[in-house]
Amino acid sequence: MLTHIELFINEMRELFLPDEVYVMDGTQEEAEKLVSLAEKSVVDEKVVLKKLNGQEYPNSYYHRSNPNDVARTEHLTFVCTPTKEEAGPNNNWLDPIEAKNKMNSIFKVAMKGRTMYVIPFIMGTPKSKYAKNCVQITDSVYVALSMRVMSRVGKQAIERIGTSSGFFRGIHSMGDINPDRRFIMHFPQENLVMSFGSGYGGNALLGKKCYSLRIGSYLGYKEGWLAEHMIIIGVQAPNGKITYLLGAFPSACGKTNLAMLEPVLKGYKVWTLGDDIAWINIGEEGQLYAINPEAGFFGVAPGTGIKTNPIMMETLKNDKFFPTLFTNTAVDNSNNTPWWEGLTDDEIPSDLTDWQGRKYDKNSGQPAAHPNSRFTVSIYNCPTLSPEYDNPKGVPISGIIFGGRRKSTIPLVYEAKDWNSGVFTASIIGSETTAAASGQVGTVRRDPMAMLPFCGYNMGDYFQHWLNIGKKAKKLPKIFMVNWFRKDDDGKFMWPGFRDNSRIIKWIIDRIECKVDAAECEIGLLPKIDSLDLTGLDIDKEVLEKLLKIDKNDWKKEIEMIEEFYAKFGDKIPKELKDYLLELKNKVAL
Ligand code: GTP
Ligand code: SPV
Ligand code: MN
Repeated sequence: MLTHIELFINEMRELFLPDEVYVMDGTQEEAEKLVSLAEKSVVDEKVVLKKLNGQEYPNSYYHRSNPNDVARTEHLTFVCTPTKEEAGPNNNWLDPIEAKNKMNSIFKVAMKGRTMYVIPFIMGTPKSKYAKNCVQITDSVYVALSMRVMSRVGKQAIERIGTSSGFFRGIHSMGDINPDRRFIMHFPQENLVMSFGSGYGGNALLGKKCYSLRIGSYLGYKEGWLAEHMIIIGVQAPNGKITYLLGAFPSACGKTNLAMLEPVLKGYKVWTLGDDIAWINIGEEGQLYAINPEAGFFGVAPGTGIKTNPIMMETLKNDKFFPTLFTNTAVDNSNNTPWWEGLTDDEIPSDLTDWQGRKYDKNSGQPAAHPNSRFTVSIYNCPTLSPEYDNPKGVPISGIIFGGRRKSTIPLVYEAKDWNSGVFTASIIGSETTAAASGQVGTVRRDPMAMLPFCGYNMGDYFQHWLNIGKKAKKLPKIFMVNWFRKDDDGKFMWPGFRDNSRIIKWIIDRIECKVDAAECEIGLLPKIDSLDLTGLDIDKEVLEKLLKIDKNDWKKEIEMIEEFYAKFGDKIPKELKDYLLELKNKVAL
């Protein structure tokens, strides 16, 4: 009798007709073999991987993707539930039968002349009851190697699946990398994703956004847990006590940086558990416990440097895990190292190749690295990796921080009064769009819980699910909102951000421990300026006051946008949330 994995492989072989089939075992020898193959393979007229300077960046390889394929493509991403209403206005929808027919016809014979890689992997630490079994098919060796970094690939996944049929199936082919034939189709009811025509991050590494968030959020809805676009950190205070926090920010809005924060405040230390995705269950004593289903970082390169994120720089230079990949950065030809804007403060190196493989002209007005260029590196390379990272139970959560990227309106930090008002606060998040997704950058859109592009079902039902978790859990975390990105009239960031964000984290922990008072305002609880630890920071009191200011006119405009967003969901928006909005509207109108 064939196992369900074998049956799946046979079915895929018949569909794609590859020249070869290769099942990954997850060993380092295998990774070395695949890398040397990638160094010799030409795909899309480019060598797939080039070795970088191993002295400066151990185990590191450089990859350039097609210029039409440099970010997630939300307009080509679909959630194919039996009815349109289940997917909700937050998702593009296609009838599942129609979608599958369409995909099966473009998948046909698509791997002729190629190798079909079979990637058995686990999301989550193998011993955890919260971990999930998965198999991805791909014809990209770059994707196969990336999956090795980002998840637990290999025999242990096959063993964990055994003879069962209950594993996630992810089917991916690069096709001809044509945006007109690019689709990322999700079938939540069937634990299935089909992706064609892109090799980029969230479109192609199907364990990440596709499974761990879109399918994951649907599973969480059905099974009573949450799959969220969140970091997990443990903040150690000078007395040694560690407080575990979650943080949700839209794409390219500071998660990775906060996950690796090196506090400026003496005696504080941040332990890293995850930088992008958290699965949250109600655990012992009714408290929320979180695990990171991933095993690596797929991080934004620009802006990452020794001053802003020294821990990430150390992670990238660590030689523990093979390999580390750099995608669409520039290359400094003087020493064959990756380069991006913000890596070095000093002069731009004189001999750079830009992300499209051209000699870089400093006067072009264009960046040398693509704004969404990224590194793919193992979490085990991280020097601040928490000893609890592999704890099968996860870590107990005391606070959740939400955030967005906003020039105005949203103060540096505030606290929600309780769980339900916190759910409301998260449901009204707006954020300026970034280069992490294709399309216009810098326009404000609603991005509730930083999950707009990742919630695999109707967001109205999702809000209700959040409220229900609050009713079921006995010990709920406090909820906060932050905005590191407020700008002054000259367009400069008013808050130094990065390592100085530890000052805000300290206030958050002080609030969790009921050590400081807060001031009530229209939207929640604000810090009193004298309760912020500003030791060693040169900032005017006036600037701080502005950073914490609620401008009623700004909020009137904000509420109009929120009303418009809520209206799209009709009766699906829980009454509690509508009541909070009305209450806020009345307060702001005064
Ligand atoms: P995804 O991987 O797309 O989900 O992004 P992310 O949320 O992990 O964002 P990341 O930490 O990679 O930051 C994105 C960009 O924001 C980078 O260019 C950072 O340098 C910049 N950034 C992060 N934190 C701060 C901050 O506190 N202040 C300012 N001004 N910029 C920041
Ligand atoms: C994001 O866009 O939020 C990312 C990168 O973390 S991707 O894997 O492309 O989704
Ligand atoms: Mn992300």
